[in-house]
Amino acid sequence: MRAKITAQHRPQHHTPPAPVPVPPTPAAPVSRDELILGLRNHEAPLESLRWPVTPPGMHYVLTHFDVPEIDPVSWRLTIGGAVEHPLTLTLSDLQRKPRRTLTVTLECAGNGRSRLDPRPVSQPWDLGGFGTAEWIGTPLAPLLAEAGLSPDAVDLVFAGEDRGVQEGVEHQYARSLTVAEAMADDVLLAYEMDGRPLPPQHGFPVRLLVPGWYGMASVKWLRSITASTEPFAGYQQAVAYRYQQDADDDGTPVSRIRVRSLMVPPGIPDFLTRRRIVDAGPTMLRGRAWSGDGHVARVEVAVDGAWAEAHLDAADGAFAWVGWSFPWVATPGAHTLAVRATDSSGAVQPLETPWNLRGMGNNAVQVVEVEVRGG
Ligand SMILES: Nc1nc2c(c(=O)[nH]1)N[C@H]1C(S)=C(S)[C@@H](COP(=O)(O)O)O[C@H]1N2
Ligand SMILES: [Mo]
Repeated sequence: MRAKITAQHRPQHHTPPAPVPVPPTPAAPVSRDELILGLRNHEAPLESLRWPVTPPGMHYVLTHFDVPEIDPVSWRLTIGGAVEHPLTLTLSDLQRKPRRTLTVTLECAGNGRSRLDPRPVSQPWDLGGFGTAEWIGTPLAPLLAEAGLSPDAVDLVFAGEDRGVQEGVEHQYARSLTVAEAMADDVLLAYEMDGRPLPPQHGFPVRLLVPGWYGMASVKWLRSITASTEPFAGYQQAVAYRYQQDADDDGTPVSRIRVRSLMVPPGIPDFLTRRRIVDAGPTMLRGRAWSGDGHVARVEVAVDGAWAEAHLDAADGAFAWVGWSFPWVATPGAHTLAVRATDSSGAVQPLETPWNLRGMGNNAVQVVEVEVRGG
C-alpha cells in the first residue's frame, strides 16, 4: 500500500537537486515596521497571473492608514468648490446613473520597491503589487458637467474618508487630477468589483477608478470631489508620489503605469526560499503584461540570456493586461528565465532596477532562477 501511495507522488529517492542561487537582496534586513506594513497590504501571488481576472481576495491591497467602516445608507458624496451647482449624491443616486463595466489592471507605484538597494523604507513590495478586476461604476465626466465646473478650475481634488499621519504630516488621503484628466472617458466612480459591492479594503462603498494610472490615483472611500482654482498641493499629491533622485531634487510626478510583464514561476517552489524546481521536458511559460501608456506591443522571454518573441493573446479592452505564452523545452541543470515587455509608446522594461528616493515605478525585468531535474 505504501509503495502505491508514493508512486503517485514524486519519487522520494531521487538525488536532491543542487541549490539554485538566491536572487540578490539588499543588504539591510526589512524592519519590523516594514514587515507589519507588508502583511497588512498584501501582494497578489505570482501564480494568480494564471487568471485573466484576479480571483477574489488575491488582488493586492494598499491602504495607507486604516480601513474605515462606512454606512452605505448615510454615506454622501459631495461635488463642490469651483462649481455652479454643488451636488450631494447618495449611493443609490450613483447606482441609478449610467452603468459602465471596465476590466482594469491596477498596480501600486511602489511595486518592486524592496528590490532597490539601498531600499527606500515604505511598503516593501516584492513584485505582487498588482491585480485585475471588473469594476462597475458610473462615469465621472457627466457628473462634473452637471455640477458645472467653473472655467478657472484647474484641479479636481478627490478626498477619501481615511486619515492618518505620514512623514509627520496629518491629512485625509487625497489626490487630484487636472480637469482634462478627470474628464477622460474612462474615469469611473466605482461601486462594484467583480460583480459584488466593493469589499471594505477596496474602497466600499465608492472609489475613484483612474485606468492606466498607478493605483494611488484611484482614491478609495471617496467622500468629496472639490474643484480647485489652484493646483492641489496635498501630501499624497505633491510630496509622496514623485520620482526624485534625492531629497533636494524636486523630481517629477508619478502618473501612468510603466510597462511591465511578469511570469508565473514554473514548476514547484521550495517553501521558504520560493526557489523553483522544474521537471525536464516541454513546459509552457505563461504570464501577463500591461502598460498605462498605450498597449503592450511585444513580450520577449530570455532563457539563459537569449531573448525570443513570446506569443501575445488578444487584448481585453484598453486597460487590462494581456496574456503571453512561450514554449520552452527545459533541459537538466540551472537556468535563468527572464521576461520583458515593450509598449506602443516604444518604452521597454529596463534590465537594471531604476533607483529613486521613494522606490517608485520599478519595472525592471523579472528574473526567475530555476533548477531543472531529470532527463
Ligand atoms: N482613500 C485611500 N485611497 C487609496 C489609498 C489609500 O490609502 N486611501 N491607497 C492608494 C494606493 S497607493 C493604491 S496602490 C490603491 C490600492 O488599491 P487596492 O487596495 O484596491 O488594490 O489605492 C489607492 N487609493
Ligand atoms: Mo500604491
